[in-house]
Amino acid sequence: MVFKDTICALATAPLPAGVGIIRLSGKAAKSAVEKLAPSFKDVPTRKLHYTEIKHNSIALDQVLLSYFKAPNSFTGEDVVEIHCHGGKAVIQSIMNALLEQENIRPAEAGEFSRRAFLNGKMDLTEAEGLADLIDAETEEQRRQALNQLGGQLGRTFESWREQTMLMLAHVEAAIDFPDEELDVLEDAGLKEKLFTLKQNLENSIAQDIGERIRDGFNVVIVGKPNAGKSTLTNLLSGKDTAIVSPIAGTTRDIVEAHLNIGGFPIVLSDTAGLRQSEDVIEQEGVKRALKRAEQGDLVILVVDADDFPMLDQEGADKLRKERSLVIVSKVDQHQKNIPATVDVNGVTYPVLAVNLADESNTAPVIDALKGLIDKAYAKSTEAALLTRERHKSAAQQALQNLNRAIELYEKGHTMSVSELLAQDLRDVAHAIGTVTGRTDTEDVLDLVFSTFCIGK
Ligand SMILES: Nc1nc2c(ncn2[C@@H]2O[C@H](COP(=O)(O)OP(=O)(O)O)[C@@H](O)[C@H]2O)c(=O)[nH]1
Ligand SMILES: [Mg+2]
Repeated sequence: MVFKDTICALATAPLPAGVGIIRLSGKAAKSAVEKLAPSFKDVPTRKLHYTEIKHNSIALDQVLLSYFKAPNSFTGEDVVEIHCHGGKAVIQSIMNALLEQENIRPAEAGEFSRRAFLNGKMDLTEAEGLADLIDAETEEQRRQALNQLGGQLGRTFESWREQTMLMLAHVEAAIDFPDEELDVLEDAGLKEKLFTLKQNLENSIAQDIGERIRDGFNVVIVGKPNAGKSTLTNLLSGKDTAIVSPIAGTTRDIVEAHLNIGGFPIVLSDTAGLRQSEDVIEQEGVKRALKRAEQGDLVILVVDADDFPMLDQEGADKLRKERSLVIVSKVDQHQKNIPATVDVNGVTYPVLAVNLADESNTAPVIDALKGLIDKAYAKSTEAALLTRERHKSAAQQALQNLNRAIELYEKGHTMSVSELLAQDLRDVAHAIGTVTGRTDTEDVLDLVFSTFCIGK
């Protein structure tokens, strides 16, 4: 795809900085920079070139230039990078000198990546992976984004699409042989293939760790007033996020803290203590606490050792299988034998007994939370990790169409189904293809038909 405009932007962080990199992409990239640095003309591709940049005979800066010739560049177009000093006036003067040339304009947000996608340099999931990598704040986010940028998610969706197209090829062959329609489909093992894809889609939809790593795990702390919820919040966040006091009913609003626990991004919510109150503000706080607990990914119930093993009923009701942890606080004040697990409504939950007022207990608390995340989310990693709602809804759409195809096929022994089946499979392929942005089916059809023998 050829664009008329050459785009230009500062690719590095806010100024001033030691170095700033201006990136240009498009047909005029090389010639535009040559006008400011004539010696750049004979520089081979992918080599750094040290030179002075001049405009109207005025020296602007000493820079390093590099040239990536199309199509071997990030965008697939001619790309030039100017590594200059990261001063505001430096960048401004070089940008002005570039932008006053013909067909060069400032890039819009995401435009380099957009061109890379349109030129087939990466698919949509890789482009999303790149954006996530730049935004990554924790180790797990970085790892996941890099995998996605490397094409892991895209390849999974592509393989599903290819499986679908292969099935479609068989179904289309069956259309050509109406008398032996079902034989053709059976010979092709269509039923197994339909169910294999169904299983893959369902597995991926069922996992939400990818989205959680990207957007954060919502961990909600609930419990009675004075149990130590705010103390726990402060212990985990390593600072005075919430007000801690012996006065019951201190926390009324939800207090949030953004944490990094073992590389996992966490949004921790400290909530109002659960109790009946005459105070309307506190009542509202309790309502919000319960609602937040329902929306949360993980729930921690804090119980005063003095109360244990009695659990607050409302809080206990918010516990969820494999997604909850009970913390028994104030074990320094009430010496008791606290078991390692507790059963609530027939479900067993891990228990951590701890003195929350002692900061040296931070490590076991973090370990307990990390253990909870590992257990709650460490399911089979064979399925692709969907990292955005967009991926999930596409997979759901594909699954819906696939289920329709399966239903048709199972009823198919009494009627001719191939035409309808083909349409459903095309819909499956289309839904899957929206994830990578490769919705054109012709290329795969070619590939499929070249290996597919229709003759009987
Ligand atoms: N000794 C001791 N005091 C604690 C512990 N956890 C909380 N506290 C104290 O209990 C009181 C209530 O704690 P807070 O975190 O405000 O409870 P919340 O109402 O659940 O948020 C405060 O005075 C805390 O310092 C603990 O494990 N040991
Ligand atoms: Mg509190």
